Amino acid sequence: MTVNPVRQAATNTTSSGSKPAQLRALLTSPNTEFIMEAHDGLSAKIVEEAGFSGIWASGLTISAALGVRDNNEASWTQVLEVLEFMSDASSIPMLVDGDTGYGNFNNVRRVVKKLCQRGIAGICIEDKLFPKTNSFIGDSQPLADIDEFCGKIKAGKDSQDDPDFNIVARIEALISGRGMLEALKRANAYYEAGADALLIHSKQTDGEEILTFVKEWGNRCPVIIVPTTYYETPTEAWRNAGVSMVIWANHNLRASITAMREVSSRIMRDQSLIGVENEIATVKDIFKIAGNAELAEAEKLYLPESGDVTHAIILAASRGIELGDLTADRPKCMVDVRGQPILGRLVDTLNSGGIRDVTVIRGYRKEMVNLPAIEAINNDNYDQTGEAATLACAEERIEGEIVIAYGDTLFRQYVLDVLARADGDVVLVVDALWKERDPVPNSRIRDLVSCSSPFATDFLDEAPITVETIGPNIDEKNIDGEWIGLARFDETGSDALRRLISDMRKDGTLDSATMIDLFCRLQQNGTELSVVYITGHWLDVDNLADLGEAETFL
Ligand code: SPV
Ligand code: MG
Repeated sequence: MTVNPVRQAATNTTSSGSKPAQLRALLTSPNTEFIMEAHDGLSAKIVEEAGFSGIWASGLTISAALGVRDNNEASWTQVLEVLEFMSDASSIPMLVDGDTGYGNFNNVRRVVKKLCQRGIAGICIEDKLFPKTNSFIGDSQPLADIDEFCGKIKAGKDSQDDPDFNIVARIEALISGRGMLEALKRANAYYEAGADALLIHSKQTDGEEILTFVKEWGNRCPVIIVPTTYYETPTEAWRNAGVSMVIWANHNLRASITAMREVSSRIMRDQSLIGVENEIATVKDIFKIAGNAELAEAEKLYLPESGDVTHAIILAASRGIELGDLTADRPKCMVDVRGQPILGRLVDTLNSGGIRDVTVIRGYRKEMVNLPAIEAINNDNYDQTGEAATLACAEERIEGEIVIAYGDTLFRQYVLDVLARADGDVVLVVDALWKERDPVPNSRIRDLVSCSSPFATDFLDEAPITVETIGPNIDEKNIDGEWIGLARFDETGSDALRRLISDMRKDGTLDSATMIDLFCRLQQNGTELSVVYITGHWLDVDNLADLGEAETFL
């Protein structure tokens, strides 16, 4: 196709990456281009996702999607709202079906300004009367006076704030039975009035009159067609004729009507979702199309920091035999405390502290550890192995900033905040009031700690506190507290822990090791264990007495 040289030159001088410029480039390209119907933000995204380089914002389908007829029943500002969503949802140019321009030249001026403000690429106006009727209805519809319609085109061109905005004049002479001569006369008048392209409409079932028009018009400016009724004409015919652009005008809405009818009647009939679940897009797909991933990134950038830790690993593989019958069918982390499992409460606390990514390592009665907000990993060898081997099941997840916690531990929210703010590659939360929990040291297995300095109530000494010794066999006079089963590792700490796990797997000590063994070995390898003190406000559930305490704690 040879494009009109005057208009082509104009295009080149104003060309940019804006949406109007992109549509202009499509219209003036030597190829036949294809644009696809959309009627809302979602369908606009789907058109772009499919690879189309432009969108047809159809008046028929936008009206139908709003539940009204294609008779200007939706006001132009209601349509404008939809167009704004569509434009925001997509990065490809959109040609808007502007019906008859929603009134006279003055309405066209206003709508063109509004479309330019929204980065919309162009409008197509048709030479019929307001309020319009869809062109496929009835045999013949009254046409606009040629001069009046040319005034609309001129008014539109004179009001566009973007030099690349496109005004397409749609000729209804053929579809309303006025013949080829009338169509060509109008084409010429509209072109002279400044239209950037012509849309020639037809409801024949073959493309003959369209091909004749295109030939007679002789490519004086780009020609757009809408092969809704003459869809059987091979696309090659349009290419050979030099048609500038083909609009697939209503097929997404029609497809969605079929799909929605099928799925609604199936669910109505079956009273179940089983038959449709695998036939339809997933909820995850909705999140993907909606761009939720971008929001997650933006939250990291713009929300106040809740700490760098976003991932926790919870050890929850053991049964908790001391709880007797309560753990006959479930591990102790799933034992109910005032209407919610211990683990559920722990996960809630972590989530509230900004830790949304929670990995739980299950073992005993793993199927019972089935909370929705967790990612589960299994230690199927839980009855032959200890805590370190359980933790090692999540080895690949030990990276960056992480929190590690026992699944039977509950603590007040602030404990997590204190931990998140503490400095150190590995930070342990230590309860200075260990004696109040159990006045006789070492009377039960517990993770006692001696530190570089004892807990102090003043804030004068801000020297970092570190673990000197950790384990059950510390002289009473040296005990400064009890590790509560909650620790934070930064990137360096996580790397050291992963290396240690790998070494212990090689030297055969991993399977029987406890968390305390891991901490001791980390220390031996030169990793400093930092301490944040708390004074109570936590508990772990080892036996029935603890469970009673947990009820009170809450
Ligand atoms: C539309 O899609 O709304 C159109 C094309 O105007 S047609 O329905 O074929 O008239
Ligand atoms: Mg229309």
